[in-house]
Amino acid sequence: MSSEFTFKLLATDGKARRGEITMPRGTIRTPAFMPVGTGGTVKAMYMDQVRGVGADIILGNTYHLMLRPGAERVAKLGGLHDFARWPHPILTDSGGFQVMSLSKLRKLSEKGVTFRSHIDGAPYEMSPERSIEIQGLLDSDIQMQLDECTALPSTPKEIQRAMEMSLRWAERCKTAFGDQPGKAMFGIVQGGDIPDMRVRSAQALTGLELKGYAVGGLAVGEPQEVMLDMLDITCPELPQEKPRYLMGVGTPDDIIKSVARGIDMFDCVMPTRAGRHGLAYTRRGKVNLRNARHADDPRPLDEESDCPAARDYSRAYLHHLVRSGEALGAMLLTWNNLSYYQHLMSEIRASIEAGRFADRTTEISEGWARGDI
Ligand code: PRF
Repeated sequence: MSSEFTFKLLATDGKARRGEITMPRGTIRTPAFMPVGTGGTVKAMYMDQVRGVGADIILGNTYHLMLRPGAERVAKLGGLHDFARWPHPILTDSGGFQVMSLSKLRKLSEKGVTFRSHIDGAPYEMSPERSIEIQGLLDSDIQMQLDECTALPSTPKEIQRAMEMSLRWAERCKTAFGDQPGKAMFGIVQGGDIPDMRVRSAQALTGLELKGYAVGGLAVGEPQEVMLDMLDITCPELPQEKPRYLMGVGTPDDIIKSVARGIDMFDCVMPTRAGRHGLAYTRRGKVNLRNARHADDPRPLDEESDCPAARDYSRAYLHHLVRSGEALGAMLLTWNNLSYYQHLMSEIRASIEAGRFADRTTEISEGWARGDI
Protein backbone atom coordinates (compact mmCIF):
# COMPACT_ATOMS: atom_id res chain seq x y z
CA MET A 1 0.00 0.00 0.00
CA SER A 2 1.14 3.50 -0.81
CA SER A 3 2.92 5.49 1.89
CA GLU A 4 1.75 8.71 0.27
CA PHE A 5 -1.58 10.29 -0.51
CA THR A 6 -2.04 10.21 -4.29
CA PHE A 7 -4.90 10.72 -6.72
CA LYS A 8 -4.91 9.13 -10.15
CA LEU A 9 -7.45 9.76 -12.91
CA LEU A 10 -8.16 6.42 -14.58
CA ALA A 11 -10.81 7.46 -17.11
CA THR A 12 -13.05 10.36 -18.04
CA ASP A 13 -16.35 10.50 -19.91
CA GLY A 14 -17.35 14.07 -20.66
CA LYS A 15 -16.68 15.87 -17.39
CA ALA A 16 -17.31 12.72 -15.31
CA ARG A 17 -14.15 11.29 -13.76
CA ARG A 18 -13.21 7.79 -12.64
CA GLY A 19 -10.26 7.88 -10.30
CA GLU A 20 -8.45 6.37 -7.37
CA ILE A 21 -7.09 7.87 -4.18
CA THR A 22 -4.40 5.73 -2.58
CA MET A 23 -3.17 6.24 0.95
CA PRO A 24 -1.63 4.07 3.67
CA ARG A 25 -4.97 2.86 5.05
CA GLY A 26 -6.44 1.93 1.69
CA THR A 27 -7.65 2.85 -1.77
CA ILE A 28 -10.74 4.95 -2.45
CA ARG A 29 -12.43 4.28 -5.76
CA THR A 30 -13.98 7.49 -7.12
CA PRO A 31 -16.66 8.67 -7.67
CA ALA A 32 -17.10 7.63 -4.03
CA PHE A 33 -19.92 7.86 -1.52
CA MET A 34 -18.82 8.15 2.11
CA PRO A 35 -21.34 6.85 4.67
CA VAL A 36 -21.72 9.29 7.56
CA GLY A 37 -20.35 8.00 10.85
CA THR A 38 -20.81 11.18 12.85
CA GLY A 39 -19.95 10.00 16.36
CA GLY A 40 -17.74 7.04 15.50
CA THR A 41 -20.62 4.88 14.31
CA VAL A 42 -22.55 4.61 11.07
CA LYS A 43 -25.88 4.49 12.87
CA ALA A 44 -27.59 1.06 12.96
CA MET A 45 -24.73 -0.64 11.07
CA TYR A 46 -21.84 -2.91 12.03
CA MET A 47 -18.59 -1.74 10.45
CA ASP A 48 -18.35 -5.15 8.73
CA GLN A 49 -21.61 -4.39 6.96
CA VAL A 50 -20.44 -0.90 5.99
CA ARG A 51 -17.38 -2.49 4.44
CA GLY A 52 -19.47 -5.32 2.97
CA VAL A 53 -21.70 -2.98 0.94
CA GLY A 54 -18.56 -1.57 -0.66
CA ALA A 55 -17.60 1.59 1.26
CA ASP A 56 -13.91 2.49 0.95
CA ILE A 57 -14.05 5.43 3.38
CA ILE A 58 -16.40 6.81 6.02
CA LEU A 59 -16.90 10.29 7.43
CA GLY A 60 -16.52 11.35 11.05
CA ASN A 61 -17.37 14.66 12.69
CA THR A 62 -14.89 16.75 14.66
CA TYR A 63 -17.73 18.58 16.42
CA HIS A 64 -19.47 15.50 17.80
CA LEU A 65 -16.30 13.61 18.71
CA MET A 66 -14.66 16.58 20.49
CA LEU A 67 -17.75 16.90 22.71
CA ARG A 68 -18.18 13.18 23.27
CA PRO A 69 -16.08 11.15 24.00
CA GLY A 70 -13.39 13.87 23.49
CA ALA A 71 -10.51 13.92 21.01
CA GLU A 72 -7.77 13.46 23.62
CA ARG A 73 -9.56 10.38 24.97
CA VAL A 74 -9.88 8.86 21.48
CA ALA A 75 -6.17 9.55 20.91
CA LYS A 76 -5.23 7.80 24.17
CA LEU A 77 -7.33 4.82 23.14
CA GLY A 78 -5.36 4.50 19.91
CA GLY A 79 -7.25 6.76 17.50
CA LEU A 80 -10.64 6.63 15.83
CA HIS A 81 -9.87 3.67 13.54
CA ASP A 82 -9.12 1.31 16.45
CA PHE A 83 -11.81 2.82 18.66
CA ALA A 84 -14.57 2.32 16.09
CA ARG A 85 -13.02 -0.78 14.50
CA TRP A 86 -12.81 0.70 11.00
CA PRO A 87 -9.21 0.20 9.78
CA HIS A 88 -9.84 1.87 6.40
CA PRO A 89 -9.64 5.58 5.51
CA ILE A 90 -11.65 8.14 7.47
CA LEU A 91 -12.42 11.71 6.42
CA THR A 92 -13.37 14.15 9.16
CA ASP A 93 -15.36 17.33 8.72
CA SER A 94 -13.81 20.29 10.52
CA GLY A 95 -16.64 21.23 12.85
CA GLY A 96 -17.65 24.71 11.69
CA PHE A 97 -20.71 23.56 9.77
CA GLN A 98 -21.95 21.40 12.66
CA VAL A 99 -21.33 24.18 15.21
CA MET A 100 -23.50 26.51 13.16
CA SER A 101 -26.32 23.99 12.77
CA LEU A 102 -26.30 22.30 16.20
CA SER A 103 -24.69 24.28 19.00
CA LYS A 104 -26.08 27.07 21.14
CA LEU A 105 -24.77 30.60 21.69
CA ARG A 106 -22.18 30.37 18.96
CA LYS A 107 -19.96 33.31 18.09
CA LEU A 108 -17.74 33.58 15.07
CA SER A 109 -14.70 35.80 14.70
CA GLU A 110 -11.43 35.86 12.81
CA LYS A 111 -9.91 33.76 15.62
CA GLY A 112 -12.45 30.95 15.23
CA VAL A 113 -15.73 29.90 16.82
CA THR A 114 -16.87 29.83 20.41
CA PHE A 115 -19.96 27.85 21.24
CA ARG A 116 -21.82 25.86 23.84
CA SER A 117 -22.27 22.11 23.52
CA HIS A 118 -25.74 20.96 22.40
CA ILE A 119 -25.34 18.10 24.91
CA ASP A 120 -24.62 19.83 28.23
CA GLY A 121 -24.16 23.53 27.45
CA ALA A 122 -20.41 23.47 28.27
CA PRO A 123 -18.38 26.24 26.56
CA TYR A 124 -15.84 25.43 23.83
CA GLU A 125 -13.49 27.29 21.53
CA MET A 126 -12.38 26.11 18.16
CA SER A 127 -9.82 27.86 16.01
CA PRO A 128 -8.65 26.60 12.61
CA GLU A 129 -5.53 25.30 14.41
CA ARG A 130 -7.54 23.49 17.09
CA SER A 131 -9.78 21.88 14.46
CA ILE A 132 -6.71 20.44 12.71
CA GLU A 133 -5.25 19.40 16.08
CA ILE A 134 -8.46 17.51 16.93
CA GLN A 135 -8.58 15.85 13.51
CA GLY A 136 -4.96 14.80 14.11
CA LEU A 137 -5.80 13.37 17.54
CA LEU A 138 -8.57 11.35 15.89
CA ASP A 139 -5.89 10.24 13.37
CA SER A 140 -8.15 11.22 10.48
CA ASP A 141 -6.77 10.43 7.01
CA ILE A 142 -8.46 13.28 5.15
CA GLN A 143 -8.91 16.40 7.23
CA MET A 144 -11.03 19.39 6.28
CA GLN A 145 -10.16 23.04 6.80
CA LEU A 146 -12.34 25.03 9.20
CA ASP A 147 -14.70 27.15 7.10
CA GLU A 148 -17.81 29.27 7.42
CA CYS A 149 -20.77 28.04 5.42
CA THR A 150 -23.19 30.91 4.77
CA ALA A 151 -26.86 30.13 4.87
CA LEU A 152 -28.73 30.82 1.65
CA PRO A 153 -30.19 33.30 0.95
CA SER A 154 -27.53 35.73 2.26
CA THR A 155 -26.46 39.19 1.12
CA PRO A 156 -23.50 39.44 -1.26
CA LYS A 157 -21.56 41.30 1.45
CA GLU A 158 -22.11 38.51 3.94
CA ILE A 159 -21.21 35.82 1.38
CA GLN A 160 -17.99 37.66 0.50
CA ARG A 161 -16.98 38.15 4.14
CA ALA A 162 -17.46 34.46 4.96
CA MET A 163 -15.73 33.33 1.77
CA GLU A 164 -12.69 35.53 2.44
CA MET A 165 -12.43 34.50 6.07
CA SER A 166 -12.66 30.83 5.00
CA LEU A 167 -9.68 31.47 2.69
CA ARG A 168 -7.61 32.91 5.55
CA TRP A 169 -8.63 29.92 7.68
CA ALA A 170 -7.53 27.58 4.85
CA GLU A 171 -4.02 29.07 5.02
CA ARG A 172 -3.92 28.68 8.80
CA CYS A 173 -5.13 25.07 8.54
CA LYS A 174 -2.51 24.35 5.89
CA THR A 175 0.23 25.64 8.21
CA ALA A 176 -1.18 23.73 11.20
CA PHE A 177 -1.41 20.51 9.14
CA GLY A 178 2.18 20.82 7.91
CA ASP A 179 3.76 18.04 5.92
CA GLN A 180 2.10 14.63 6.38
CA PRO A 181 2.71 12.59 3.22
CA GLY A 182 0.21 9.80 3.94
CA LYS A 183 -2.63 12.15 4.85
CA ALA A 184 -4.42 15.07 3.25
CA MET A 185 -5.99 18.37 4.23
CA PHE A 186 -8.68 19.61 1.83
CA GLY A 187 -9.69 23.23 1.30
CA ILE A 188 -13.37 24.18 1.00
CA VAL A 189 -14.71 26.47 -1.73
CA GLN A 190 -17.36 28.87 -0.43
CA GLY A 191 -19.04 31.83 -2.14
CA GLY A 192 -22.75 31.11 -1.80
CA ASP A 193 -24.75 31.49 -5.00
CA ILE A 194 -22.55 34.21 -6.52
CA PRO A 195 -20.53 32.97 -9.52
CA ASP A 196 -17.72 35.51 -9.12
CA MET A 197 -17.24 34.61 -5.43
CA ARG A 198 -17.10 30.90 -6.27
CA VAL A 199 -14.42 31.54 -8.92
CA ARG A 200 -12.35 33.70 -6.58
CA SER A 201 -12.58 31.15 -3.78
CA ALA A 202 -11.63 28.24 -6.06
CA GLN A 203 -8.71 30.12 -7.61
CA ALA A 204 -7.27 31.29 -4.28
CA LEU A 205 -7.54 27.79 -2.78
CA THR A 206 -5.92 26.28 -5.88
CA GLY A 207 -3.00 28.64 -5.27
CA LEU A 208 -2.48 27.02 -1.87
CA GLU A 209 -1.69 23.71 -3.60
CA LEU A 210 -3.73 21.55 -1.25
CA LYS A 211 -4.16 17.81 -1.84
CA GLY A 212 -7.88 18.05 -2.55
CA TYR A 213 -10.75 20.48 -2.74
CA ALA A 214 -14.28 20.43 -1.41
CA VAL A 215 -17.22 22.47 -2.58
CA GLY A 216 -19.12 23.67 0.50
CA GLY A 217 -22.02 25.99 1.07
CA LEU A 218 -24.35 24.10 -1.29
CA ALA A 219 -27.37 21.87 -0.60
CA VAL A 220 -28.34 24.31 2.12
CA GLY A 221 -31.90 24.79 0.89
CA GLU A 222 -31.33 26.33 -2.55
CA PRO A 223 -32.96 24.78 -5.66
CA GLN A 224 -30.99 21.96 -7.28
CA GLU A 225 -30.51 24.13 -10.38
CA VAL A 226 -28.58 26.73 -8.34
CA MET A 227 -26.33 24.03 -6.89
CA LEU A 228 -25.62 22.61 -10.36
CA ASP A 229 -24.92 26.11 -11.77
CA MET A 230 -22.37 26.66 -8.98
CA LEU A 231 -20.71 23.33 -9.84
CA ASP A 232 -20.62 24.31 -13.53
CA ILE A 233 -18.75 27.45 -12.51
CA THR A 234 -16.54 26.01 -9.77
CA CYS A 235 -15.24 22.68 -11.13
CA PRO A 236 -13.37 24.13 -14.14
CA GLU A 237 -11.44 26.39 -11.72
CA LEU A 238 -10.15 23.43 -9.71
CA PRO A 239 -7.03 21.47 -10.75
CA GLN A 240 -7.78 18.35 -12.83
CA GLU A 241 -5.29 16.23 -10.91
CA LYS A 242 -6.82 16.69 -7.44
CA PRO A 243 -9.96 15.08 -5.98
CA ARG A 244 -13.14 17.17 -5.62
CA TYR A 245 -15.63 16.58 -2.84
CA LEU A 246 -19.18 17.97 -2.72
CA MET A 247 -20.06 18.22 0.96
CA GLY A 248 -23.38 16.95 2.30
CA VAL A 249 -24.83 15.77 -1.04
CA GLY A 250 -27.18 14.18 -1.71
CA THR A 251 -30.04 12.32 -3.38
CA PRO A 252 -29.13 9.73 -6.04
CA ASP A 253 -30.22 12.30 -8.66
CA ASP A 254 -28.00 15.02 -7.12
CA ILE A 255 -25.06 12.60 -7.17
CA ILE A 256 -25.46 11.64 -10.83
CA LYS A 257 -25.81 15.29 -11.92
CA SER A 258 -22.80 16.34 -9.82
CA VAL A 259 -20.59 13.52 -11.15
CA ALA A 260 -21.57 14.75 -14.62
CA ARG A 261 -20.03 18.11 -13.65
CA GLY A 262 -16.76 16.68 -12.35
CA ILE A 263 -17.30 15.81 -8.66
CA ASP A 264 -15.45 12.78 -7.23
CA MET A 265 -16.60 12.40 -3.62
CA PHE A 266 -19.86 12.72 -1.67
CA ASP A 267 -21.22 12.27 1.83
CA CYS A 268 -24.78 12.51 3.04
CA VAL A 269 -26.92 11.40 5.97
CA MET A 270 -29.78 10.66 3.57
CA PRO A 271 -29.45 6.87 3.18
CA THR A 272 -28.79 6.28 6.89
CA ARG A 273 -31.31 8.80 8.25
CA ALA A 274 -34.01 7.72 5.79
CA GLY A 275 -33.42 4.10 6.81
CA ARG A 276 -34.16 4.96 10.43
CA HIS A 277 -37.38 6.64 9.31
CA GLY A 278 -38.79 3.73 7.35
CA LEU A 279 -37.74 4.86 3.89
CA ALA A 280 -36.00 2.50 1.45
CA TYR A 281 -34.01 3.50 -1.64
CA THR A 282 -34.35 1.01 -4.50
CA ARG A 283 -33.61 0.96 -8.21
CA ARG A 284 -37.35 1.50 -8.73
CA GLY A 285 -37.42 4.62 -6.57
CA LYS A 286 -38.11 5.32 -2.89
CA VAL A 287 -40.43 3.08 -0.90
CA ASN A 288 -42.05 4.24 2.35
CA LEU A 289 -42.36 1.07 4.41
CA ARG A 290 -44.69 2.77 6.90
CA ASN A 291 -47.38 2.76 4.23
CA ALA A 292 -50.25 0.29 4.87
CA ARG A 293 -50.08 -1.01 1.29
CA HIS A 294 -47.04 -3.08 2.28
CA ALA A 295 -48.76 -4.92 5.16
CA ASP A 296 -49.55 -8.06 3.11
CA ASP A 297 -46.81 -7.81 0.48
CA PRO A 298 -44.61 -10.93 0.46
CA ARG A 299 -42.14 -9.49 -2.10
CA PRO A 300 -38.65 -8.32 -1.06
CA LEU A 301 -37.50 -4.76 -1.80
CA ASP A 302 -35.32 -5.99 -4.64
CA GLU A 303 -35.13 -9.66 -5.57
CA GLU A 304 -31.99 -9.02 -7.66
CA SER A 305 -29.97 -7.22 -4.99
CA ASP A 306 -26.99 -8.96 -3.39
CA CYS A 307 -27.82 -7.27 -0.07
CA PRO A 308 -29.72 -9.65 2.23
CA ALA A 309 -31.80 -6.75 3.61
CA ALA A 310 -33.12 -6.01 0.12
CA ARG A 311 -33.40 -9.60 -1.12
CA ASP A 312 -34.40 -11.85 1.76
CA TYR A 313 -37.00 -10.00 3.83
CA SER A 314 -40.60 -9.39 2.76
CA ARG A 315 -41.99 -5.88 2.57
CA ALA A 316 -44.70 -7.08 4.94
CA TYR A 317 -42.08 -7.94 7.57
CA LEU A 318 -40.18 -4.67 7.05
CA HIS A 319 -43.50 -2.81 7.35
CA HIS A 320 -44.23 -4.66 10.58
CA LEU A 321 -40.78 -3.81 12.02
CA VAL A 322 -41.05 -0.14 11.08
CA ARG A 323 -44.60 0.20 12.44
CA SER A 324 -43.54 -1.50 15.69
CA GLY A 325 -40.53 0.79 16.08
CA GLU A 326 -38.21 -2.22 16.18
CA ALA A 327 -34.45 -1.60 16.02
CA LEU A 328 -34.15 -4.29 13.35
CA GLY A 329 -36.33 -2.21 10.99
CA ALA A 330 -33.83 0.67 11.15
CA MET A 331 -30.93 -1.77 10.78
CA LEU A 332 -32.30 -3.56 7.71
CA LEU A 333 -33.41 -0.38 5.93
CA THR A 334 -30.09 1.38 6.60
CA TRP A 335 -28.29 -1.69 5.25
CA ASN A 336 -30.51 -1.68 2.17
CA ASN A 337 -30.01 2.04 1.60
CA LEU A 338 -26.22 2.04 1.96
CA SER A 339 -26.08 -0.99 -0.29
CA TYR A 340 -28.19 0.88 -2.86
CA TYR A 341 -25.95 3.97 -2.68
CA GLN A 342 -22.74 1.96 -3.00
CA HIS A 343 -24.20 -0.03 -5.87
CA LEU A 344 -25.14 3.23 -7.59
CA MET A 345 -21.54 4.49 -7.20
CA SER A 346 -20.19 1.25 -8.59
CA GLU A 347 -22.51 1.54 -11.62
CA ILE A 348 -21.40 5.14 -12.09
CA ARG A 349 -17.73 4.13 -11.98
CA ALA A 350 -18.22 1.25 -14.42
CA SER A 351 -20.20 3.44 -16.83
CA ILE A 352 -17.45 6.09 -16.90
CA GLU A 353 -14.86 3.39 -17.63
CA ALA A 354 -17.04 2.08 -20.44
CA GLY A 355 -17.68 5.56 -21.87
CA ARG A 356 -21.44 5.08 -21.25
CA PHE A 357 -22.01 7.44 -18.31
CA ALA A 358 -24.78 9.55 -19.88
CA ASP A 359 -26.71 6.55 -21.27
CA ARG A 360 -26.39 4.42 -18.17
CA THR A 361 -27.40 7.18 -15.77
CA THR A 362 -30.41 7.97 -17.98
CA GLU A 363 -31.43 4.29 -17.68
CA ILE A 364 -30.99 4.48 -13.90
CA SER A 365 -33.23 7.55 -13.58
CA GLU A 366 -35.80 5.97 -15.88
CA GLY A 367 -35.86 3.06 -13.41
CA TRP A 368 -36.85 5.44 -10.59
CA ALA A 369 -39.46 7.08 -12.79
CA ARG A 370 -41.12 3.75 -13.64
CA GLY A 371 -41.69 3.54 -9.92
CA ASP A 372 -42.17 0.84 -7.35
CA ILE A 373 -43.60 -2.02 -9.40
N1 PRF B 1 -18.70 23.10 5.13
C1 PRF B 1 -18.31 22.07 5.95
N2 PRF B 1 -19.05 20.95 6.06
C2 PRF B 1 -20.19 20.86 5.36
C3 PRF B 1 -20.64 21.88 4.50
C4 PRF B 1 -19.86 23.07 4.38
O1 PRF B 1 -20.16 24.03 3.66
C5 PRF B 1 -21.86 21.43 3.94
C6 PRF B 1 -22.72 22.15 3.00
N3 PRF B 1 -23.54 21.30 2.25
C7 PRF B 1 -22.08 20.15 4.47
N4 PRF B 1 -21.08 19.83 5.32
N5 PRF B 1 -17.19 22.18 6.64
